[in-house]
Amino acid sequence: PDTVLTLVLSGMSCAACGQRIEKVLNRQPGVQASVNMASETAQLRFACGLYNPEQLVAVVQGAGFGASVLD
Ligand code: 9UX
Repeated sequence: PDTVLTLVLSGMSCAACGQRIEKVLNRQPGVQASVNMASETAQLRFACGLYNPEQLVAVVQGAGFGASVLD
């Protein structure tokens, strides 16, 4: 089964920022990601156990944005 993970984002100033985050997340093999600008969140779906959530947080941070796992 799949895991659904929500990341809380920060540092998005325009819609293109959201598109950039979506692109870097979707570049990770097996990840389907969608950014919601209004809620400043990203919803990710991937196979259970394929990633540690912190790895995907690091991907967003590496692109220059803030991210944390929604509890
Ligand atoms: Mo627009 Mo977002 O220049 O970094 S893409 S603010």
